[in-house]
Amino acid sequence: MQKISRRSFLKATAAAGAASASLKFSFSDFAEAAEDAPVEKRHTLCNGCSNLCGLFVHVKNGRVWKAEGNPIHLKNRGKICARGHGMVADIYNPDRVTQPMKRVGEDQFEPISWEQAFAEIGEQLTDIVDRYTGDSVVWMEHGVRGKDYADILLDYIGSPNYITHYATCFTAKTNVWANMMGTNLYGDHENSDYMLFVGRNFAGGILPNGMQKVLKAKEKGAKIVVVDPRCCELAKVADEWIPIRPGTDLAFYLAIAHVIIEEDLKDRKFVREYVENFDEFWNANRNCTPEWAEGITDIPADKIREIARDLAKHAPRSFLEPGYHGLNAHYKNSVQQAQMNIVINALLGNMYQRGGLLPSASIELGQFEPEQQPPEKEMGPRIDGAGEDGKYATVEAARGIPQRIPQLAEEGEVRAIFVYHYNPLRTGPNPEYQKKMKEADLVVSIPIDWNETSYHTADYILPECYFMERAEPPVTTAGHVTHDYPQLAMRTEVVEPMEDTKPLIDIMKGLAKEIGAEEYFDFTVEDQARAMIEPLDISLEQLKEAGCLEFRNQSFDPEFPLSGGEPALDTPSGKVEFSVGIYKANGFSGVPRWIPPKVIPREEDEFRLIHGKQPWHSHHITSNNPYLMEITEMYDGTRMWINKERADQLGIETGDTVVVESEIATKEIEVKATELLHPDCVWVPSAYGGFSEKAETAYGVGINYNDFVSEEIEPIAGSVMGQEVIVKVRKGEK
Ligand SMILES: Nc1nc2c(c(=O)[nH]1)N[C@H]1C(S)=C(S)[C@@H](COP(=O)(O)OP(=O)(O)OC[C@H]3O[C@@H](n4cnc5c(=O)[nH]c(N)nc54)[C@H](O)[C@@H]3O)O[C@H]1N2
Ligand SMILES: Nc1nc2c(c(=O)[nH]1)N[C@H]1C(S)=C(S)[C@@H](COP(=O)(O)OP(=O)(O)OC[C@H]3O[C@@H](n4cnc5c(=O)[nH]c(N)nc54)[C@H](O)[C@@H]3O)O[C@H]1N2
Ligand code: SF4
Ligand SMILES: [Mo]
Repeated sequence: MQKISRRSFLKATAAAGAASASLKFSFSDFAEAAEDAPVEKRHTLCNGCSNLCGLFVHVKNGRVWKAEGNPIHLKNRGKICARGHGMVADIYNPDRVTQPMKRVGEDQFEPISWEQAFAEIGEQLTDIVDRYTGDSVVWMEHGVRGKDYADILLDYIGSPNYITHYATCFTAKTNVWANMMGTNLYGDHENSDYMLFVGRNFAGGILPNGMQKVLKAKEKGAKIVVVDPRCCELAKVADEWIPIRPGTDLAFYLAIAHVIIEEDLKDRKFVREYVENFDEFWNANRNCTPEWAEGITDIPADKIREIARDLAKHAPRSFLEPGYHGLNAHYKNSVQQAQMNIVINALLGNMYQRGGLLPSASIELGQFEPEQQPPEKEMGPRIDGAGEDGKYATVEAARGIPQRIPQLAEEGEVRAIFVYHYNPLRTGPNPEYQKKMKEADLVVSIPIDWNETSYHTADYILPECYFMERAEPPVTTAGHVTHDYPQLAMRTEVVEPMEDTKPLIDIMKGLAKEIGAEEYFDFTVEDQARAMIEPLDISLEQLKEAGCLEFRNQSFDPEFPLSGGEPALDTPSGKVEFSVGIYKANGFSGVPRWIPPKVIPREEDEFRLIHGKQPWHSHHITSNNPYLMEITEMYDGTRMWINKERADQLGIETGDTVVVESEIATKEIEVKATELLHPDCVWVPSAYGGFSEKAETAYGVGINYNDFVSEEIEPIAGSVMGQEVIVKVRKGEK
């Protein structure tokens, strides 16, 4: 493993110095020129993660000078996390792609003009559509910021294949909530008396305002219990950290439900009136006692009883936090685990209750329709099979199954791939497998930087300008319906696009012109924004001026679909469906039942490989930021955690380099031996393992869990099962 050292940072800084000349930026020149320049404060939304926090950016002499949080914005209320600051500085990162690139060899690119790029891509795309039909074209993106434009392109060429990254993030959760609830509910942390977090780390997988609310509740005396194989950052502020054997949360949940039902602690009225198929659930799971679960989870039966009773005692002002990534794309049993999350909360009767689970406050926006729409074309089935009968019928088509695409490219089914704001080579399983994407005839990547997908698979790289260099249609930001006013925020241009980069809308216009679809992109971001705010009593100028507006004309006394009269959820029964019809119809169990994880470590040197976020990094994108990587260096942040006792048995100590080996990869990494991790697993921070030579700061630093994970698909929700992997660990040479 190449440990990051002061020297490599100096090297990176020197490289930055050299390259910055080509970005027409050097700090000393700028400082001199800007001495007397006035400072202007402009608005935008951070792009460091999906929170899209509100930012004020200070601009001096045309250059971003500093940033602070917008105090109104619900997601951050004036705060910015370390990643946000890093992202702001990254505008001047020399590793940005600053003009279109064409691949001319395995690791070789040549800069070309936008005109040439559009003409060549347009010609190849037209040829592919003529020869193989539009169905062979795929658009993949993080989601969903490019969707409006992608839809026009895909409609024009006749392809249903819009695919997002969600299979790698939380598809088990969204699939289950859509089917069992027909809506989403969120923890009302601030007003809760008892919160159980399982595989959710607010202080590492950061939600700035969420964490503020948890701390406020704690000050008011709320109890916080964290169940996690690792003592994560949130566990450190919690009342209790309960280590669990990874992959067994389903058994823990079944036993919690068992206690609540068996001891008659459930909210009887709620279950009677608003739950469908309770009996089917209970008949299938009567034997899931805490004693049964203890053997599977490693959590003492008495502790499980205590948690169940505490949850019930504080209900409805208690909840099991609905969770995010930590459990919902990781295991063969993630779907059943996500189902149990709803079952437990429903048994507590905390839905639509203050201090329990609440829907978000939102506003109705208008829908933008371009004046000219592509003529309707007959489309084949989705190429990834998502939502298709006989294939992956239960997977949400709106999200897709990205990990199928490399195989389909290799088989000649997928001929052209557009990748926008997405890096599956690093964030999807098995990079060597992902590289098969390049087998498609045409791969076009639209990133900001030299990410792995662009570097290793793209025929053309079309650089988007940085988020502070572009405007985008507004987004709603929603808090809780009983006590937060909904908000609308808009990303606006803070500085001019640097060098030869363009916003996505202009890239689409350029491409569309070459394939005869120009008329369908005859609109601007402002046209989109105006149509969206049409139902609201505001002007675009007002929104742009404020950056973020709060709508105070909302009533805090909304009608809920599960209170008073008829149950009115958007589900077949109108109730919370404990048994999911579409799962049953496709040969799966409708109710959750115990399924063990797919793989289990058995030998002395075997561990489950698990992972998690670090507070100062976002996925992988920030690992090419020299400032944030300084923090990594300060804290030895790339180290893999291993349980101290197991490390002792293997003769391994903190600071040792170990060899980590799965069926598909062998890597070396330094370790931290600690009591703060369950003995069955090793844990790696999820930001590292860069392998794009042109992203110098990230290159070769640390390891990536995806290197070890195969590309298999969980059949109900289509997730990647990112922790169904056993690794062997042994002491290395160094
Ligand atoms: N700093 C930072 N913040 C982020 C992001 C980021 O990249 N960096 N990304 C944003 C995004 S897109 C997301 S999805 C969220 C993710 O937010 P979270 O889901 O909270 O983050 P994770 O770190 O993936 O997982 C949470 C915890 O699950 C634990 N865990 C792993 N396996 C198991 C298991 O089998 N059982 C249990 N009980 N726990 C387990 C991990 O140890 C970890 O502490 O964060 C968002 N915020
Ligand atoms: N190794 C690893 N894998 C992961 C995770 C992880 O933490 N580590 N997290 C998992 C989770 S929870 C999630 S949500 C997914 C996220 O997976 P991705 O969607 O792949 O990750 P993003 O963070 O959105 O970054 C993807 C790429 O977007 C590009 N990008 C960034 N900003 C812009 C922009 O403004 N415009 C354009 N056009 N491109 C931009 C960057 O080049 C970056 O490489 O990954 C999952 N997989
Ligand atoms: S949480 Fe941090 S990285 Fe995410 S949007 Fe907010 S400031 Fe940016
Ligand atoms: Mo995520």
